Amino acid sequence: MAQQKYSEDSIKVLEGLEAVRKRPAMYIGNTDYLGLHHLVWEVLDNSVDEALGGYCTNISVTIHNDNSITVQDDGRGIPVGKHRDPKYQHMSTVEVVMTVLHAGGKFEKEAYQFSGGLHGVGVSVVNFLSEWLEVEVRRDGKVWTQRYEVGKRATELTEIGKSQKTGTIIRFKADPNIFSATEYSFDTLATRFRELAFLNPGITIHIHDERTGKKNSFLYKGGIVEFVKHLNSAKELVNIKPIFFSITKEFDRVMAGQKTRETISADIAIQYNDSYNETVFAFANNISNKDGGTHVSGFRRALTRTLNDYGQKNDLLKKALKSDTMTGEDVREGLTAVISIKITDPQFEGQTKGKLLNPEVEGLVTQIVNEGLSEYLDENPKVAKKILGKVTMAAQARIAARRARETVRKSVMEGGALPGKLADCSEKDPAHTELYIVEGDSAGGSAKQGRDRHFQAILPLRGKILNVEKARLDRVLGSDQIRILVTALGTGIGADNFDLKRLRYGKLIIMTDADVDGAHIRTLLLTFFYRHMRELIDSGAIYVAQPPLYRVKKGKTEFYLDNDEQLDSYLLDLALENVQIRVGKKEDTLILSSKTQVRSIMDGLIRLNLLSVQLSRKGILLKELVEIFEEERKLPISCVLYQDQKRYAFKKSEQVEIEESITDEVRKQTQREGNLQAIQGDLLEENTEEFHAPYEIIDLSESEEILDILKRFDKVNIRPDDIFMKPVSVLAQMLDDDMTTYFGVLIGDDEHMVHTLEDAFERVKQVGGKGLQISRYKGLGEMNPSELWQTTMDPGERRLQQVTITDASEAERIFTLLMGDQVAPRRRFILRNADQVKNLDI
Ligand code: 0RA
Repeated sequence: MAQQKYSEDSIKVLEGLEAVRKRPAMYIGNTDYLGLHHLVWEVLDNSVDEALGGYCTNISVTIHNDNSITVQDDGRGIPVGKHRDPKYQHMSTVEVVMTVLHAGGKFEKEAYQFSGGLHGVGVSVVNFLSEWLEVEVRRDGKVWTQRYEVGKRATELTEIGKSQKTGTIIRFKADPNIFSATEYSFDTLATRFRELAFLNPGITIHIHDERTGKKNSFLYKGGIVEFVKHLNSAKELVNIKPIFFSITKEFDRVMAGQKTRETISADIAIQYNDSYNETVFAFANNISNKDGGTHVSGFRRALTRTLNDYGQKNDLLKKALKSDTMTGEDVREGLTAVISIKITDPQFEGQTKGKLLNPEVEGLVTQIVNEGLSEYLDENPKVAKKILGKVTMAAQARIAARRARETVRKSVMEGGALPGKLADCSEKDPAHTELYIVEGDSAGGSAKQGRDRHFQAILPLRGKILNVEKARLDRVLGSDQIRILVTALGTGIGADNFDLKRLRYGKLIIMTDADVDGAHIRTLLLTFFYRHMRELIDSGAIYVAQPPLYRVKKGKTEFYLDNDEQLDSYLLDLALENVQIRVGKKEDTLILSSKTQVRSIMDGLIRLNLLSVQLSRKGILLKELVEIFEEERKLPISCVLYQDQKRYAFKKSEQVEIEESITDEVRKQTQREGNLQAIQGDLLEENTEEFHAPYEIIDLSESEEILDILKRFDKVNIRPDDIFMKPVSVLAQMLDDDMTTYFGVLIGDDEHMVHTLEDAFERVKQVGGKGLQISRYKGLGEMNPSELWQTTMDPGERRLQQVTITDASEAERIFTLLMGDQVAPRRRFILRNADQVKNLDI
């Protein structure tokens, strides 16, 4: 290496690395689920920037089986030449981008107007927090690659081939030493990608989840108009075509005596539906502002004013409201709106950027909605009448609901009115108490007996509560079950009455059976909390109890297991106490006698089965890889699929070579066809169609572990052929063959013979299960009070799942879909997601 040891740049690099690894939360929020996904947003931002600059149209994201992530774009590619800043003259721009904190690598003038690292910390932070990161750049006719480990350069930037294409591929694996979560959520990623595609019309974002084989692509040429339609997709509409305003404006900003010319643009789409909820999503520079801000308040003000003015002017209010005017609450009932602002210097409140603060935005939004909406209403009197009709009905209902609410409040306020069904706890400090909301009186009875009455309260619910998705507040409050629940909680209900501070319990735990009815009741409760007490969810007070799946009885002891994997592992452990395995061949037999030896082989088999399933989702059979292994004693890193033909690559450079040769082939092919057509005089213009790769690259990073396992097996004479169960016909042939391996499962002097490792595993599990009584739970009712306490209520033993909303817009849609009126979309949703349901007990 030509570099000096302590040059200024390398010191800077190390300082950044240490700072980020020491306090990761300062850069990405936290090191849990949200932080993990933040890494993806950060990498993606750079590609979206390329797209906003007009250099890139396709972005693909892959979740790999090892939970690494690939983000690929067809932009210009990160420059590979020496960086222009003399401070970093020893380094390529790629390396500066990857290893220098806050260095985007773009000089300021080149940065696009509204970007500038929307999340703001840059790819280097992702690199610093990754076990490894690999970058591949196509640029200037060449392909380059570099690898980093824990933020440090592990290889030099190396040319590995030639290519006419441009773009950047970044693959990284979050460092498990930093993050407590490792599993990415397809839905979280896909929802954000969909959102980005809505907010930036023209960009296509592809997502592929290798773990499940799920794929999706998002491209919305209609932008936020399609966003609003998507949010309302399961609802009955008031105005069929969303109302849309768009404006771009320049203005002077004076800061510290300096005047600068700034640009701001605002896009707003509005559509009313027949529900009673308000759904407004606001964004500034693609960032979701869940606490609103100046754009939202400007919008609300204009909406209330314009609708009131229009109603007055056209005499549409008087009859319904007498002298009253409509409130903001009324005009927002059934409203779905998306507001997207792009501004040069966005200012946000707090680390999560939940609220937009720029004061100049409010007036601008008010102005365009005032002007745009009154013009729209004047031009579309029929739609206007429908909207005003909807809104006055909301006002009437508000007045009725106020009365109904008063009675509920009274019953809470006037004390002593706690519902009779509630078994309260003796502790009064909500910081230490919890309320179990239990399905049915019988489970409620067990819970009352099993609980610790000092801090656990029980509220049994009779049957199903009202589906609030289909009811307005006055009817919601008319329901007995809901009044009981609200009274028990103590918070009150409704926009001007709910108060989180009055909540009587710190944790609210929903406990229902693990069957369809239980799931339905859980969903009804969650719908109620989501629609009417959203703050309970946001503050993290709501939990779902997780009863175990199995009870195992062994002699006098009894314990519980949560899933099938745990059961398998437990049976295996038991069996290992007295099982040995003989791997027998005609001339040579070998005995796996130690516990660790047998366990290591069985674990290898379990992993291999899992890897085999993962591969088959990608269209590759384990058998194909095994054949390659037998011939070459090594395994490929990827497979290039072209016209049903598979070509395997053992190195990155081989893969690039294969890709290029296919691209060449295709180019020649199109040229031939082109020439032919040109001769015929058909095709004179250049082909400006989007270019799609005609081949698919299948990543095979599973190979490494497979190779490990196959070698481990090999050491104890287990060949690939000996692993998996075989059909009888094959077995019959094997019997004639002297070379055949057999497995003996030895317990003391007893030996049971089978033909494959997999058969041996089944046998071993049987041995483990001897003398055990294993039962599978169906409902809470099957547990007696002490079992219920031990498994599901004892804070030292139980597992609770906290209810959170990571994707507000998707939550909104799913609740409407599952609980709303329309049947067809719900059916589609359930069918599509049916394969995710593991233990369906009907
Ligand atoms: C620095 C300079 C230029 C582009 C990029 C970085 C760039 C970074 C990323 C990260 C992911 N995809 C990316 N695409 C581009 C400008 C290059 C030029 O002027 O040609």
